[in-house]
Amino acid sequence: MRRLAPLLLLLPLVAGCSSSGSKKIAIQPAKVYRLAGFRPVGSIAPRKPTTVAFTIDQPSGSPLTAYRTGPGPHTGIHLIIVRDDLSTIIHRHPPMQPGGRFEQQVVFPAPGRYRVIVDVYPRRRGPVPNFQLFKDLVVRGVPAPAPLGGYQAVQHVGGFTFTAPRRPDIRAIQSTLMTVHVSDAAGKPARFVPWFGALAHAIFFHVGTLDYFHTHVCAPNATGCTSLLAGAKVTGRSSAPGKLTIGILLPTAGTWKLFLQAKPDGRLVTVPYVLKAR
Ligand SMILES: [Cu+2]
Repeated sequence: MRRLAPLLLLLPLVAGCSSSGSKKIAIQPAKVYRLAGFRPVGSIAPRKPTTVAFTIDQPSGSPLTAYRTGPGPHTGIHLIIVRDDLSTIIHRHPPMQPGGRFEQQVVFPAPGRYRVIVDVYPRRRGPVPNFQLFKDLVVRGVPAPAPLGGYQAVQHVGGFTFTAPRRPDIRAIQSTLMTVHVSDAAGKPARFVPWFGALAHAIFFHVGTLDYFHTHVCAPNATGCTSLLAGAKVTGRSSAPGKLTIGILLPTAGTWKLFLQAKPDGRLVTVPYVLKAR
């Protein structure tokens, strides 16, 4: 669904169509947003700083330079990179350089196939505020796939304890809220420091297909925090220290991995949840 968003910008086909039906129709290539001048080109070395760079070309062919701005998370572009076994996530919001170029130095931690997702929030909004562009990359070497593991309600990450529901009940295309309590080593509720415009980011990938969805957890009155999908919407909220109410909204049934990212007491943590959607 969301992957198709750029295709909605198809220009009318200029075709030599006549009522006689005898002439051939000349099909023009679809005019879509696309990643242009993508770097790196070719295979990539693991564990070394690598610059990922690109411009987003508009259907007209000129670079997109007008992006949403503001206090919430739905601004600019979000660069998300996952290995295809979902063992690793990289999430950055590089600022736009002159001319609409984006550049981000990242380190690919291990060999394997990676998908780059560029989540784009153009200033001019369509039916949904954002759309995604994709690029697959290979990091050279022999990959050692990591097991997915199962859902764990209680997890200890970075000195914090994350306590989620024992059995979340999730259905495709229906928004669900899942509350996670976060406490520090002393058992006190953690204070969330905003990161990239949100108190927490919930990034979902379907195992195997790498379908993607992304929601945010914001302060009670923050705007620009709602994620939309096929007529459904969801907004995550944090109304008290130590409490994250995460919005879950998944386009298809199956097994998904959620990367929950937040900065409790100022320290960035990523907490994984393997979820089944009916
Ligand atoms: Cu985010």
